[in-house]
Amino acid sequence: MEAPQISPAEQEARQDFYNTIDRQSLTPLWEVLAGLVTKEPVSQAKPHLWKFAEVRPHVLKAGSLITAEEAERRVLILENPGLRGESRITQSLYAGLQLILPGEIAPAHRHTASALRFIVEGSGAYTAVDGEKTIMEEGDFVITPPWAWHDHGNDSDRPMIWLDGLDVPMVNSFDTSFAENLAEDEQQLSRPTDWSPDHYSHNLLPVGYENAKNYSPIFNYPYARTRETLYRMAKYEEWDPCHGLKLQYTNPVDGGYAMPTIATFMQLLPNGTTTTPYRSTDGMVYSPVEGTGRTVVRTPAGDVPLAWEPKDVFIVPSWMPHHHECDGEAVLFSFSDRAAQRKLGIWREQRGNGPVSGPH
Ligand code: 1HN
Repeated sequence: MEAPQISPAEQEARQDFYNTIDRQSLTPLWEVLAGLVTKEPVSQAKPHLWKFAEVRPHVLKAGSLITAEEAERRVLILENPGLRGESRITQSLYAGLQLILPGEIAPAHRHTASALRFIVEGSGAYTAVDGEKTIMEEGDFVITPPWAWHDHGNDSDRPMIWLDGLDVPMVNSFDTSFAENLAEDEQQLSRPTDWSPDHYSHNLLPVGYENAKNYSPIFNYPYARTRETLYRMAKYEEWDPCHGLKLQYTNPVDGGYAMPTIATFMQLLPNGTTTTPYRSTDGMVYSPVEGTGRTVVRTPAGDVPLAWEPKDVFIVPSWMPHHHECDGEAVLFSFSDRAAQRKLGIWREQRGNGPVSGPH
């Protein structure tokens, strides 16, 4: 509908009215409605790629300037160029690269925000979550559920670097942040290392086991097992045109995502594929594990090619169509707020020029 012409006098009368009501903290919806309820997502986030080779020296330099103990968490935040100053990588998610040097401890604390770790470099450091330790290796996906005590340590002889993903912006948009530090640096352990996978793996659960929690009882999903599953499935070559072979990490108790708000995925792209464009309302954070290639993101300002290799981090904002082109086979880890969006019934996706599949 065309906006009707109004006279300067009418325009002035309206402006006077707006100024008057402004003093009572009132504002006219009709002036802001189109920008408030957009026809489709209009993300302020930009597609962006951080090359690990370029970021790594800065992460290590931080290690010479501040201890993990003093920093509490020594992390360089990956700030979306479209959202500078907001400590976020997408509209709803935070991400950063954390360094823990041999012999260091990142002291125990807990918060309402959920966290994931995706191990990028190193071997043998641990995280302790709710009374249990797990030893971490490259490619492992580790969860820290909401309000779980967690501390990290590195008993190996090499630095460890991982990608942290948290739902901090989401938690803060609800004004629901709580956090506390434990009096001691390290929490008391109540179970042996890797007790959880010994109890809840391989499609078996102790009889009568009921999970009263809204997150997975497994908190380390080792890469070796994820990779093996992908390659076993790949024998049957059931490639999806948009995703190759894409698996979601699940809570073994209810088949849902591992955490209440953040969904995580690992996908295998077949040798030399160009995937069919795809978009979804969840901005995606990717970290390639194997292979090299490009992800081309279609933005209103034109196509943005992101050329990646293992350990890089790149982001595809909400609702921007994108496709992957890989040189050989490639394995990509990714995470997004899809778990939250689907629970709220606001998630949508579109494959190629196909229909937009509605919220469910
Ligand atoms: C946090 O607790 C960790 O536990 C890392 O390693 C990054 C960023 C914001 C808020 C809490 C961690 C974090 C964080």
